[in-house]
Amino acid sequence: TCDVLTLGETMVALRGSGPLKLGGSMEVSIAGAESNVAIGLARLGHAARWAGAVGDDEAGELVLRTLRAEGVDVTGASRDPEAPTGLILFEPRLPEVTRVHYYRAGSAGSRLTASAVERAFTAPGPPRVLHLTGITPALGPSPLAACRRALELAKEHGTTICLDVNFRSRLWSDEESAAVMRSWMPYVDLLIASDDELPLCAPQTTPTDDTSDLAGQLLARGIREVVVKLGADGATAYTAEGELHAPARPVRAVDAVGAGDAFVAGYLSALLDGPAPEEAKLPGHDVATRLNRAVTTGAFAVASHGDWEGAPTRAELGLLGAGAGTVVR
Ligand code: KDG
Repeated sequence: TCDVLTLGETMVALRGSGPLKLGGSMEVSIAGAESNVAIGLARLGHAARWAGAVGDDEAGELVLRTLRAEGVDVTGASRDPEAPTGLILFEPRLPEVTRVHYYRAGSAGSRLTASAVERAFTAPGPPRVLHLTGITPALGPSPLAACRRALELAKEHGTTICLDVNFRSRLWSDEESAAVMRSWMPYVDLLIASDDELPLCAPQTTPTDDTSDLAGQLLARGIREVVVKLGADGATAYTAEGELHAPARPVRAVDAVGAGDAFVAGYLSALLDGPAPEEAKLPGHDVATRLNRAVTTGAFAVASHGDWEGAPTRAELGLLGAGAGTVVR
């Protein structure tokens, strides 16, 4: 069985320790918003499958090997002999500011096809949850069509659909993103966005940028749950039952990259722990549990270097909040 299927581009990631132009050494890892979510879920004991395309190169091998080692199902991933695996450089510029540089135009991930996604969706059976981000459709027409196919399949099979808007201004404009996000709204059950991303999803006619008004508009159009990520201010979930806020868990921040993905993994994990989504699509009563796990997994990501490396296992969830100097023996 598969709890969550996600698709997107995962790249080789090089992370330096200061300004890139000064040179020095870099750590080699992998990064991709969707595979970050898959890893976060696998660490928490869920069956996560990632469908994406990598090049037929050593960089692609690193991506697949790492995901496999993390317990993510990559049997639906494809290798493209005609395009390289993408590359991302992280340049920590200030403790709070990391610059990102992409080398992904024309990459294998940007050539992901709808037929590859179809195969990944149906074998070994449809997933309980489909998780998409707004990054994948920004990569090109083929991944856009692949996402669209995944949305159709999910609708056909009664799979819960989660979307994290994840707007990337380096990849496309507000207008381009809004056109796609709005066209996807009829499919989405669970929408996750930061407050400044919500206008990309709300109907164009909405005469407000007030977060709770925008969330209300989206709920009125059939989205069951709108979760707004507020960074250091925590998150607020809006449902038909009302709104619920959870403050962020206080931690010493070392690297905020990947925190949003960790948040999504925590949220989906608590959703999957509840009644089967097929039977009770996003029941309203347990929003507090979902938000609580999400801010916890988000805090682990903020407190550790790297996109996904610090993601907690289920047994580690309780470590957060231990006093300074705690040694676990
Ligand atoms: O969410 C963290 C991502 O920004 C990072 O992993 C890279 O997927 C990425 C992207 O496209 O920005």
